[in-house]
Amino acid sequence: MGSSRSGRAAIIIGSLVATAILTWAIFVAFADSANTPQTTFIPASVQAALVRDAYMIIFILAGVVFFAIMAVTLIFTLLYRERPGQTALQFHGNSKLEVVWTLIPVIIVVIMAVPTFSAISETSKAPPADALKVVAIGHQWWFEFQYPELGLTTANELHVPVGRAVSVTLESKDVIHSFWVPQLSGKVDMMPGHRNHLWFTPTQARPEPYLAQCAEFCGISHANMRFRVFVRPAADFDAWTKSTAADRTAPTTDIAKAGEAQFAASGCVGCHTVKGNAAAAGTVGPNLTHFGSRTTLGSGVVDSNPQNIRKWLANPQNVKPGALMPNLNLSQDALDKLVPYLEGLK
Ligand code: HEC
Ligand SMILES: [Cu+2]
Repeated sequence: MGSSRSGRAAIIIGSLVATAILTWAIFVAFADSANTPQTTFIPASVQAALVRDAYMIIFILAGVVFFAIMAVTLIFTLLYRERPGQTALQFHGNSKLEVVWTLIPVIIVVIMAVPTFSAISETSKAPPADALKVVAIGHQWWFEFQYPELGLTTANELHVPVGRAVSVTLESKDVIHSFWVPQLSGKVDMMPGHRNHLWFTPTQARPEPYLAQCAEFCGISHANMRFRVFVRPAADFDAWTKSTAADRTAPTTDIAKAGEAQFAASGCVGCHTVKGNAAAAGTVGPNLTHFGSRTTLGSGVVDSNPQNIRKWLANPQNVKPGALMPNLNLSQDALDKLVPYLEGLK
């Protein structure tokens, strides 16, 4: 090739184009994965937006660094390689270069630190006084949500109003779990014997829930420990709190009444609370007072519908491996009564 000027130019331009295409392909792959249900790229709270902004700056800087290093590596490898009539070029020590490539990373780290520290300080401030208070309790393998000021308890489906701060106290009944709603807030550990706190202000109400997940390995069914966050206009939220704080709707049909009797006879009452049914005051499992209004069961592993409720009662471990509700070997007759009863708990 004679190391001609045009040969060198071709190597440099070719390397830059190849590296640009590679960088672009990686960027597009990331951008394409952004629009998934547990994305952190599309924030829906003030705090998640701060995290996303810091993340984007780091992501773009990382792209620039990736492009520069890959391009230079490729160019140098091709230009200064050993071949007939040319020995590989070796350098030993170059103070100017070393100062420059130490300073550049320092500047990059400083640029990343500014939005990072500002997001940390914003999110670790005390929540506003009018924040909605929620206590979230991790259990193997489901989430309990209590609203102490509203006198209500629910499971696996957290409802919050849009535009108002939500202050969450995190606890655990057994092992360490982690509360994570990628588009809204998290990940903060839920520890036994220690309270953690986080707060967030949802900015986007929408009909479909935000998906959430325990983010700390907590045992066999960790991957099935999910929950949903419903962000609703204030009026809808108020209506939800009113109906959810109320006692269960008393069974009206004969079959549902028989179901309530079965619920006591099968020992369900020892583990589950149903407000309005004095016998049912257990706290081992989820509060079922308004179970019929929830969209999923088993902490979000399946939709709540008569077939799935029946499957769950017949063999909980079949629906959710490791589930801590025992298989009670219920008869078909008991299932026939329990399903309509549970469905009617609106
Ligand atoms: C020994 C305690 C225990 C007994 C007895 C028990 N359960 Fe459960 N139940 C649980 C636990 C724990 C869960 C949560 C399992 C999970 O999601 O991992 C659960 C979950 C459920 C759920 C799903 C709730 C939701 O929102 O996801 C329903 C419905 C349910 N139980 C109904 C019943 C009925 C009906 C009986 C009686 C036939 C019964 N349970 C007996 C402990 C118990
Ligand atoms: Cu977990």
